[in-house]
Amino acid sequence: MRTEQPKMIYLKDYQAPDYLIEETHLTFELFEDHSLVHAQLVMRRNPERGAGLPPLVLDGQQLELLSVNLADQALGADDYQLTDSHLTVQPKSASFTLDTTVKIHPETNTALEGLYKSGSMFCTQCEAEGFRKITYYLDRPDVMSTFTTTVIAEQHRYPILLSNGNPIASGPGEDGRHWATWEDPFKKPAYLFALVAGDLWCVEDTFTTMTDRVVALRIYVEPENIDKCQHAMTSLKKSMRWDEETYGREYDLDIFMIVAVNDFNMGAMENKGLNIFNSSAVLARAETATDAAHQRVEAIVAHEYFHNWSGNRVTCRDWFQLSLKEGFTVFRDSGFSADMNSATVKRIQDVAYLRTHQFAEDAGPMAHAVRPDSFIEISNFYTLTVYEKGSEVVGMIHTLLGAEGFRKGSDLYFERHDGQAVTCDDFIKAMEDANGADLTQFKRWYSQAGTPRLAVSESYDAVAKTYSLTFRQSCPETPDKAEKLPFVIPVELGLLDAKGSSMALRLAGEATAGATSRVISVTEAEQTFTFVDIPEQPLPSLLRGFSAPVKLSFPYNRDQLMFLMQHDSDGFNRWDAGQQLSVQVLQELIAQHQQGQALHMDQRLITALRSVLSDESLDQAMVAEMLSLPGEAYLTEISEVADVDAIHAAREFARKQLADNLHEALWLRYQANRELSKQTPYVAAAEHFARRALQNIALSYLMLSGKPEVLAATLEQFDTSDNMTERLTALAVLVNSPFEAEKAQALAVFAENFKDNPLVMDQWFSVQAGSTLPGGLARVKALMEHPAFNIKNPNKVRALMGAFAGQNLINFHAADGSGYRFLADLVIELNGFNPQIASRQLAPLTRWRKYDSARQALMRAELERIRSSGELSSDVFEVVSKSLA
Ligand code: B3K
Ligand code: ZN
Repeated sequence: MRTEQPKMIYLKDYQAPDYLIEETHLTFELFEDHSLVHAQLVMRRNPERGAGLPPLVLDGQQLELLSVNLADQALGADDYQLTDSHLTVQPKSASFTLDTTVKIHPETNTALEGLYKSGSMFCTQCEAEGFRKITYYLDRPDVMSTFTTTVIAEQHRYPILLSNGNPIASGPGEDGRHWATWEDPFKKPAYLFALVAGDLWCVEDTFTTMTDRVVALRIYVEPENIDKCQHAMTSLKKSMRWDEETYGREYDLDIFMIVAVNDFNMGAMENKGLNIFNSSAVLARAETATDAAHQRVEAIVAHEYFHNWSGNRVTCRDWFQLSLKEGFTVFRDSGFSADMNSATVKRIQDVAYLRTHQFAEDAGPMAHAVRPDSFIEISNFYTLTVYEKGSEVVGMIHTLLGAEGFRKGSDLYFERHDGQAVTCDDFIKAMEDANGADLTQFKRWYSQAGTPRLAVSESYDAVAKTYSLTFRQSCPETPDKAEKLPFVIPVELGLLDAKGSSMALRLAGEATAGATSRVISVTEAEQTFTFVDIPEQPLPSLLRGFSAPVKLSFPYNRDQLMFLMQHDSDGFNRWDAGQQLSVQVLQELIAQHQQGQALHMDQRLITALRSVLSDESLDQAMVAEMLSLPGEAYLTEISEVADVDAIHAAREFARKQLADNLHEALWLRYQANRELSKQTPYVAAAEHFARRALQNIALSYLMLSGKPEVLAATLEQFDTSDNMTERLTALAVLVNSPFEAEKAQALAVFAENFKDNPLVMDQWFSVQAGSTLPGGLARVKALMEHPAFNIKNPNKVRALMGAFAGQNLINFHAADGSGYRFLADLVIELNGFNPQIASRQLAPLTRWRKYDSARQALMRAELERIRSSGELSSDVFEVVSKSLA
């Protein structure tokens, strides 16, 4: 909690540190009612900062200073300055040691930042600025040091004592205590520090690296979870191999550890050699985790592992550069997931997520560039823009340079900057130098916020046989900037003839025709590309694979979209054509609803989806994706003024129309797939995910008919399936159905079976929080009283309140403002003990400008109520004040 008005920090004010820390030696004495941290820092003046010995200003918060020694001299209270955020001492020479001892209280640390307790174990979370809650330090990523860490704790309660690097010594201590010392030889910033102490079991394995070094792999969990680690271990080994093969990156220490904890503010953390994970991102087995959870575990294990190079060996100079490690690492983990599963489906899911959530962020009050220029609280900048848009930006570099050129660039980047703390510019420079490329204009993607629009028009000259596409780009104003300069927008495209075949592409001025799919770079505000030798009017397939994070518009009619759905050689664009068709049809229904008309749906959507559903040659996961109508959140994002009720009514009407008209085809596919599921033991692999995805979306449509045989099938699936994917879908289908008795029964049975598994109970909360039937808020409030709910546990808050406000739009946006009031009360409460979670939960209210004036007024009023509710954390303060600006 702050004591002064939070301050804005600017990238332009960056200065290198005055002092450097060569070595960090830490000793932790862990007790039940406090802990002691002894730190010995071997320091020197930073030669880059010139002569003289300025005061040494160390970061430190919520620390009780017990002693401080400078160059072996004990300092008295007059020899240093202490505030609630800094300790300042005056060095007398250019090299010296600083010893401090502080007392801290992990046992009452509810913010889950720094050293804290999750259940009975001690753990840490230091990124971004949590290390300053552990000891006085230069807590900034450009100060890199080696670490040795000794942990001393009661043997019986904490048999396992872990920190970064390799274990070098351990032994018994006094009074039933014991100790262990870890040494991390790789210089790292403090944000990568980690410590764990607990009664943990581990699953062990080994990995032999590309140079034949054997690395010990360990996943530590609480004993009851020891049977849920295999999937994460398999994912880890796949990630290690993939990073060798795809990026030439080898693991560097002798041991790699993952620890699962229940109380964690986000997914996981890439601490050097000792990743700490939210248990939801580690634990997975068929009976308790869905297919989506299995895929999430695989992706997060990979993401954190990949950080060992993109983040740890080469780290960020300052927090404005966060996307340097996050955007790149998301790009890396997406490539991995694409290779492990279906690449097209992975791309579809990533793009649907980006368009729904990142585009909304980019259009709201918290919009910022991939490399922001300023922030108040860095924790607020672990955003979809920094992560997902950052990954898209790296992906565009990959598209522009080609796979080989990109690899040359990444090799040079890792080699040139190993052991350094660098900037996004350094990354670009390596890409340029390795390829002789000029990315000067491209770099605007890092500095300009907002989602660019790209309007495309065509003209065909039948006599000259030329076809021209004209691109006009623009970027809306964002809070940081009104005027935007043109971006470099790589557009992958193809042209289809009347039979749906791809045409050879030759731009005017080129000697010969090249491939049938190619990338052109739009670099100007308006630019025309003319293709020659085009014998007939073509249909363009634009932005294939979503080659740039823009909003592209082309005046397709519905028949053309249906044609692309069937014929486009690019799988992503086939799906996207279906989405565009659905959006057109849904927007028409929305307009009918707003005008008080009876709803009539364009039957072409049914025809199109019928042919998708009956095409057995299509990847079933693709079929499932194509059957999913654009979500209400996406329809909100693309509306000028979002009409919550009309969007919900239109989408539900369309779902019912599809369900009625495709009933037989859905039923056939459901039964065939369910039969296969019964015959096949659960396997966490792409083709099985695909089969269950289609089976489950089919069931959710089928239940809209309310037919007794569908209810019977749902109950059968709920009662007898051997895996959580099928069971949870059946539960969700029941929860959203009118069958009250069956619903109540299923919820009770499920809760009884899984009451001891917090992750499964999270699913149970989410399914109910997401039910769009009337009375949503009352259900959520009742669930907060359930014994399995705990507001101090971030997973529970996300599962219940996060699902309600983020996914149950019709209930959250109730016209009386009750949903807004509820969320504001929650944020005010969370602000008092966990500012990061408070600020995250606030996001739905920041979108207030999207809604009608009555809702706008209600949402604003709640934001104002939060603003004046008392002392705000810098996290909540920043989001609220920017939202109201
Ligand atoms: N680097 C961490 C995120 C830390 C968030 C701190 N508020 C996880 C990740 O992106 O891999
Ligand atoms: Zn990351």
